[in-house]
Amino acid sequence: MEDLIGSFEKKDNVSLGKMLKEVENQTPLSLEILKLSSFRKGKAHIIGVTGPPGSGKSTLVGKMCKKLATMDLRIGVVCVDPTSPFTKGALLGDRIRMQELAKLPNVFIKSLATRGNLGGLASSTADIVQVLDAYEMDVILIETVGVGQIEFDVLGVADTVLLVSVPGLGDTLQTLKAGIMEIADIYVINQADRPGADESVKDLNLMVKESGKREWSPPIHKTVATQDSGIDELIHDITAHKKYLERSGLWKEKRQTRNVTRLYSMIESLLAQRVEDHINREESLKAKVQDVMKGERDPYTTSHEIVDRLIAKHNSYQYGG
Ligand SMILES: Nc1nc2c(ncn2[C@@H]2O[C@H](COP(=O)(O)OP(=O)(O)O)[C@@H](O)[C@H]2O)c(=O)[nH]1
Ligand SMILES: [Mg+2]
Repeated sequence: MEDLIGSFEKKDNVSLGKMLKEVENQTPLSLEILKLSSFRKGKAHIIGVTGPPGSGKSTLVGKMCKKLATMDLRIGVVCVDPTSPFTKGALLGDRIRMQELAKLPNVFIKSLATRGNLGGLASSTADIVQVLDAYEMDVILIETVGVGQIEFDVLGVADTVLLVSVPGLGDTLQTLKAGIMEIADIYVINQADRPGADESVKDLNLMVKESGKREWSPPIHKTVATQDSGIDELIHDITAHKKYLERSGLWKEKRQTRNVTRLYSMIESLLAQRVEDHINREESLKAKVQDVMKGERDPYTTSHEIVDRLIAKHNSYQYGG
């Protein structure tokens, strides 16, 4: 425990890496790490970067990170994209550039191994981000790639969401779900060195206008990540969005909502586990599950019966009845 607190205070990348390994592997120590870090978090600006594969998210995140690193900031990068240059399948050049970045003392890059299991991805991302935040990162960049609901859950951790697409928006729009468009705080047309970038900006502009007047009107940026073009302007608007969040009270509100969401999701998974344990211990309940499996009982009535039974049992323990 003392060691843990010491690790947080030291703020060095080696101890951070060790802590994140514990959290990722859900070791017994991880619970202590998470408990401690939950009280130390709250300072970092958490930025989610999403968009279709190949649009240049990793390149862009790399360039933003490099720029932010020169601004005397501490930067954490979390990569939730299994096909990303941060993990594998990268061109050699890309990978080397990332490794260069990771050598900077004020940069920490963490790739999340999904091991084909996407179920817990959102909560493990939230855990990793929390520890980075507790490590007094100023900025945390999360790169993610669209995988339905998981995408939304992962982005739920972010204060500012960047949607990266490429010229030829028509195609992109089709591949993106409308919901993703709505949660974007900043639009980026990357690969603006390719034809059609201005047209895409125009289309997006129209779309933003059509979506009605909002307190924060999402700006649209053109970038060429490979040439470092447009990065400064993008960072400028990311900072502007942070100021907007602070000014409007949303900064605090988002953190409070996230804390409660986290609590409920923990309760949910704890309950699910306990219910399953109970069922496995009680033959009559196990038999009911078997009946549902065979289609001889309906899950609607049975779920009520099982939950009522467990609550009744719990109450009788408690009151000795
Ligand atoms: N022409 C051009 N290529 C780019 C640009 N940004 C990234 N790329 C290339 O697009 C490919 C995909 O980039 P990557 O960052 O891996 O995309 P991700 O899948 O969204 O993370 C790579 O070969 C990059 O070098 C850009 O602005 N212009
Ligand atoms: Mg990528």
